[in-house]
Amino acid sequence: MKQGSGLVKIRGWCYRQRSSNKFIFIVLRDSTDIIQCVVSKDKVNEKTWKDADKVRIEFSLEIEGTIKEDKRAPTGYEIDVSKLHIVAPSETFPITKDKSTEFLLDVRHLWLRSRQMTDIMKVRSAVLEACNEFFKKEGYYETAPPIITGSSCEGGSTQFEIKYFDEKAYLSQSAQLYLEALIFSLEKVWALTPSFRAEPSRTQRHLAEYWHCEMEAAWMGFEGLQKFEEEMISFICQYAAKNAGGQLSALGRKPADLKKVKPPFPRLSYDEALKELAKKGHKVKWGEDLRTEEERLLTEKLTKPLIVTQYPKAIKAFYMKEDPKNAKLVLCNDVLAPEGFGEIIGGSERETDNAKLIKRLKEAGESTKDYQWYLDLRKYGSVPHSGFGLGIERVVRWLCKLESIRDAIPFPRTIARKYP
Ligand code: NSS
Repeated sequence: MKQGSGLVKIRGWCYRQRSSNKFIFIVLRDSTDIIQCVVSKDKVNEKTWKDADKVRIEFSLEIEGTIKEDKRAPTGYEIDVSKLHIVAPSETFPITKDKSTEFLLDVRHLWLRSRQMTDIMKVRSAVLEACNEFFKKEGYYETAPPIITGSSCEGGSTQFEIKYFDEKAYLSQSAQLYLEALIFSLEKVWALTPSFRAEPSRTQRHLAEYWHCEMEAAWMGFEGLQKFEEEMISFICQYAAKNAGGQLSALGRKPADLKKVKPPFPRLSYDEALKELAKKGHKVKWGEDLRTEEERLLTEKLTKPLIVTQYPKAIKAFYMKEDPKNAKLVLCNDVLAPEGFGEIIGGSERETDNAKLIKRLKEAGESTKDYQWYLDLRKYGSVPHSGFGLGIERVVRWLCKLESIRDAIPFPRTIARKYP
C-alpha cells in the first residue's frame, strides 16, 4: 500500500465495513497495514456504489482513489474511493469476537490473517533475518545438515521414529552432531533447520516441531561460547526493535526495553542457582534439573537473559565436555530469557575424549555403533570446539510476550494438534 497524497491504486481484503445512506466505509487490509476507504454516494457511479454495498469482511478488492491525511482515520490516512472492483467475494467469515483459543487453532489457516498474528509473523521474520545477518557478520558458513538421521543427539525418549525403507530412522532433534563434522573444513558453521521432539507434555513452551538455529565453531572454548551467545541475543533484540518496533509495541513489548539487552548478561553456576533458589525459599536437590518453575523464579525480575552454567553431568547430554575442575559437572550453559520466559539457548563446549564419550553413550543406553562416524571426528585432528542451539519460537515468544509458544509459529505441532 503506497501512502502519500494523490491518486492511489491498492488491493487487499476488507477488514471492517459499515454503511449509511450516503457513505460506505471499508477498512482495507494488506500485508503492510490497514486503511480506511470512503465511498461517497454522490461521488461514484451507480455500479460502484452497488458493488461497495455488497462488500463484507474478507472480500478481496481493488480500489482506486485519492489518499489524504485524516487524523480521525484508524491509521491517520483515508482514501476517497473513485473505483472499486470486487476480485472475489467471501462467505461469512467464521472468526468473530470472543472465540475460544481452541477454535482459533482449528481455523489457524484463517486466523493468520488477524492483526495480532500478522504482527507476530513480522517479528518472527525479523528474528530470522537477524540470525542471518549476525552469522554473516561473524564470518560463519550456512550449511545444510540432514533431517533424517540414524543417531540421537538429545536422548531417545523424545525422538520421532520413522520408517526408512526397510529400516528405522529418526527425525532430527538437533543438527549439532553434523555441524561438528563440518567444522573440520569450514571451522565456523551454522544452520537453521526444523527440529523434532516427541514431547509428551502440554506446556506453553514445547512444540513437537520447531525451528532450530544452531552454530558450531572450531577453536571456541566455553568462555568464548558464552560471549558469542550474549552478542547474538543482543543483536537479535536490537534488530527486532529497529525493524519491527511498531509490531512489538502493538503486542505490548516496548522496543526501548529490547534495546537495553546488551552484554554482559548476569551469570550463575548451577550450584549458585540452587543457592539463589534456596534464598527464595525454594529447595532443589543437587542433581535435579531446573524446571519451568525454577527458571521463572530465577528470571522473573530480570530485564536481560540469565546464563546458567555447569550443570551436573548426570542430567546432561553425552557430548558435553567434563568440567576439568569438577568431574561431576559439564561445561554447558542454558540461557534463560528474562521475565520468566524460560530457556532460549542450550549450548556447551564439546567433549573431545573418545573414551569419555563412549562411557557416557553406554551410560545413556545408546549403541556406540550408530556413533562411529561421530567418534571418528576425535581421531583425525581433534580440536576444542563449542556450539549452541537457539529455539526460534522460544525467542519470538519472549520478544512478543506470548502466553503460548504456539502463537510463535504459523502452524503449531504439539501432542494435541497437527491440524491444520
Ligand atoms: O535440547 S537443547 O537444549 N540443545 C540441543 O538440542 C543442542 N544439541 C543444541 C546445540 O548445541 N547445537 O535445545 C536447544 C534449544 C533450547 O534451548 C530451546 O530454545 C529449543 O532448542 N527447544 C525447543 N523449542 C521448542 N519446542 C521444543 N520442544 C524445544 N526443545 C528445545
